[in-house]
Amino acid sequence: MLSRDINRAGLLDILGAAGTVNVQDEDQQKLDVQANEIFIQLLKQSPYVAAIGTEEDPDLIVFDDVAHNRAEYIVYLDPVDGSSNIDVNVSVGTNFLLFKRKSLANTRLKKEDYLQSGTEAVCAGYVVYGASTMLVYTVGQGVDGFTLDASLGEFMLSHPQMKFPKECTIYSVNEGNYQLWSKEVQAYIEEIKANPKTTARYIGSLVADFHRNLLKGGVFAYPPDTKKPQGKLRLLYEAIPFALLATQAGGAATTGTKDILSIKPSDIHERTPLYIGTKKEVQLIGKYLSNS
Ligand code: FBP
Repeated sequence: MLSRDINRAGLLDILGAAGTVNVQDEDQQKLDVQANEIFIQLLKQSPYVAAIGTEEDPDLIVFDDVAHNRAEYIVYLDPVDGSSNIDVNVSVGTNFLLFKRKSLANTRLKKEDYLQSGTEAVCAGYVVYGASTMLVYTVGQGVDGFTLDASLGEFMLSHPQMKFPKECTIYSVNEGNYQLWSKEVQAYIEEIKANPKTTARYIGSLVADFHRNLLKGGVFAYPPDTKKPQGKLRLLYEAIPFALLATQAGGAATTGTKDILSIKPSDIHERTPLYIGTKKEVQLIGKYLSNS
């Protein structure tokens, strides 16, 4: 449904701001609100979904009615990742992450159920709404990519067992924040840039930057800075889903000092610095920050 609407966005009333702000104090785009509604309504119809956490809702949405008394899964969602690109027809996406609850079904959900670390996740993925619409996901057996054939309404396997190329040819970072970074982060980015084999590409949609770097071999970074000392990206519906995919595809993901998958979130909207992509380039930041 989202792919169809995004393809015709200019003809529908889904462009522009919705006039509301979300819990992150960000202006919500009309498509953010519409996508959030679509996913909540459809996932609610599944007897397996116990709760949903989304970027657009301050609290966990818990389904504790009879229809969900066997529900075991907690779903985290970024309904539209890359919202700033919606109006300019640049690729956006949907990110998702699934945990299986630890407490018994049909009992009150506990923190241990919905605040789990990435190592405990059972599924992660994204949909990128680009020139074609692709679904890329992992359930812990590698990463597979599917392309939507809208005429069939089916996602067909087009990219089996995706793996990061060994060599890093691309770096993706918003250099507009350069002055706000620590000396160590500036030195790290300078070392990456000094490699004659790398070139800069930054779309400003994590999903699209990650997807390109997965296919071509690259590293994406959203470092902490003086304005966002915790980093900008959210653990549960941005960093962890991509970290699980990256790890399953032979890459890596770190905060700079810790493996993203090892972090136990303390809040559903917790933020984190993120360095993700080809292993060697991701691990390099560790060298710079260990000296600091
Ligand atoms: P949302 O659009 O879901 O809020 O996601 C955040 C995001 O757009 C990422 O997709 C992207 O990597 C980053 O923010 C871009 O941030 P900036 O505009 O500061 O470079």
